[in-house]
Amino acid sequence: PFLENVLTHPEFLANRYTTRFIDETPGLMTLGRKRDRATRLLTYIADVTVNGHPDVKGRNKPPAHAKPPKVPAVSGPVPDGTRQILEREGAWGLSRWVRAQERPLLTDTTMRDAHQSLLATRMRTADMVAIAPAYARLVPQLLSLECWGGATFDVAMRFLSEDPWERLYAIREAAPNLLTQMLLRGANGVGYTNYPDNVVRHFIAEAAKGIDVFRVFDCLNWVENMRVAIDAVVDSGKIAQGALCYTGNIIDPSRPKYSLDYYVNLARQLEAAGCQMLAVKDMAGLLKPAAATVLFKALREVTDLPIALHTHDTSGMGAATLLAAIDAGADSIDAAMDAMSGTTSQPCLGALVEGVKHTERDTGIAAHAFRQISFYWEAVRSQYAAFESDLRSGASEVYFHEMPGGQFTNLKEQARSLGLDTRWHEVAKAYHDANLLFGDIVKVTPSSKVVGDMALMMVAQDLTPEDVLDPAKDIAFPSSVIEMLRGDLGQPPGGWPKALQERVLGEASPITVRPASQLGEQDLAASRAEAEAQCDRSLSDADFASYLMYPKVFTAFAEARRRFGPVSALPTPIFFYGMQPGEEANITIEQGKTLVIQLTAIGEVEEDGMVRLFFELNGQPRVVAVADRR
Ligand code: BTN
Ligand code: 3PY
Ligand code: ZN
Repeated sequence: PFLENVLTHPEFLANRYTTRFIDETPGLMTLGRKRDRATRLLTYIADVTVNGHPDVKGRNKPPAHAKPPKVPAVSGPVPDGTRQILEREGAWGLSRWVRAQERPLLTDTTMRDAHQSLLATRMRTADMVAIAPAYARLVPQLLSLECWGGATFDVAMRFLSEDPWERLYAIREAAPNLLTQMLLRGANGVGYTNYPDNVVRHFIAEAAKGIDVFRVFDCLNWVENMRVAIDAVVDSGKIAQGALCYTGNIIDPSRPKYSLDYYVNLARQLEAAGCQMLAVKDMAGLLKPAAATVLFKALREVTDLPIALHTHDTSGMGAATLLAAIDAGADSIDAAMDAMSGTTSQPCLGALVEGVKHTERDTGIAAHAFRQISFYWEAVRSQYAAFESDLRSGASEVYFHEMPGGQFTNLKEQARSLGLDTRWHEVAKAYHDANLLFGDIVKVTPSSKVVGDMALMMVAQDLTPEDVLDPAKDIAFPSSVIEMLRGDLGQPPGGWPKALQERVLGEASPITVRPASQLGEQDLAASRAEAEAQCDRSLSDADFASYLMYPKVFTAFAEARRRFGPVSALPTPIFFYGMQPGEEANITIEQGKTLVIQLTAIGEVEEDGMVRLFFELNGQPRVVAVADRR
């Protein structure tokens, strides 16, 4: 890095290098750490230009004719929206307001679930923040923007080298009239395992600085395991929306475990737990129109809380279900902007708005407003061609395997990496079988991941359900399976199946209590000291919350940020593919500070294995050398 610092220093490049240069330029000696953001970004661009981004290697490229995304021109003041109602009237006031509306309200999921379910969660902050001011002005009637939580937290740091908190604050600022919404996995926070209560509380208190609506769920619908999170949200003054995760089919008499009574009872428990809103969270898209009618009529009877419906369009029937629910009294529905809707994502928002137009439940939103925003998303989506799945159509097989929309393409990818790509329908069958082996459970992160792990193991090792239960067979179960059957994720209705549990656990004994009750309180001061030592800097409360959720991912992200600078400021094509010689880009790294970067030429690989890239940075020549790792 020292040589690189010298070689790329403007004084050096301008031929003003003297023997005193090093003495007079102390910054050179501090190596990587103190290099300015522009230099670090140039290093990143040079590296990705030469070596490519590992995440898109060997995958489809954006089409050559793709046009850059165009943000609809908007200006002027931001009209008041739901956010102002929350500020004025508080969480309960907002809840009553939602319930009192004639029109169905809408949550736009494009910035969270839609890309989680279509593009492996890879959408970058810059693409969201650019369009947020247009949302604020063109569709101020929205109830909320789902833009955080679920898998986005992990993926932002792990794969995009982005800070999820910066994303949240930027969206919050750009759309100050819309409620921001996140998906919180209850005691699992935004992770895959139960955290100590005080960790969950710390996370929620921090998140509440940017999030207005917390959709809280438990992966087994165990309300006992949701209380800490619900209480923390209520204490923060934000909205606790308790989710009923929907599985099975309430109108199928052969699926009695998840009956109408089961959901009605769950709704009562969530209301009693203090939630100000409810949501039916149909993560796999299993709720059929006729069942939605029955369910929403019944829920309307048992609670005065407003109820939202979240579904996935995996089978292609999602819009019909939403329309049925609207007819039966749903207060709010989730949908994704047209270009980011359909299949494993949410149903098409524009179609729903059109579908209820000129009825008693007209949303009152002009179609052209959505269209302009959707055209933007269409162009954004084409930049993420590398992350598209091969699912091209509706797949009614979902009623058989019951995989969540966010898991479907992910599991397919996992299967591919295990060499099982031609055996996808066997994986789907094994997923079905694994669910029944576990006693027919709610499948949503993280329980869905455990079912997926089990299914992959069964296919990879050619195991039938009978084999799995056969004491004569020696099977090494995935650790996630062992943990779940031990009770680490909590208790499903009726408990875990005894025979499988004994077989998987062997001598170990299971727990039936709330897992966090055994974890005790984490020593936050000690954890913080440890985190700060690892990162060698002091951490904000938000940084620390990231660390508590994902210690290793956070420290790796902190290191990547140190090396590469604020890569979230790069346009998406540059982030994944680098620059072409002759290309110029304006990169705003903070308000009022824009870098004009031009890549002028790329040198040959030299004897030392390095490639030199020639840039102009704000008109000044800069040379960056990177190791050729192709
Ligand atoms: C990470 O590794 O922290 C996240 C992925 C970042 C990959 C980019 S590609 C250009 C640059 N060179 C690397 O070796 N990693 C980053
Ligand atoms: C998540 O937890 O990430 C989900 O999307 C669950 O549906
Ligand atoms: Zn979902």
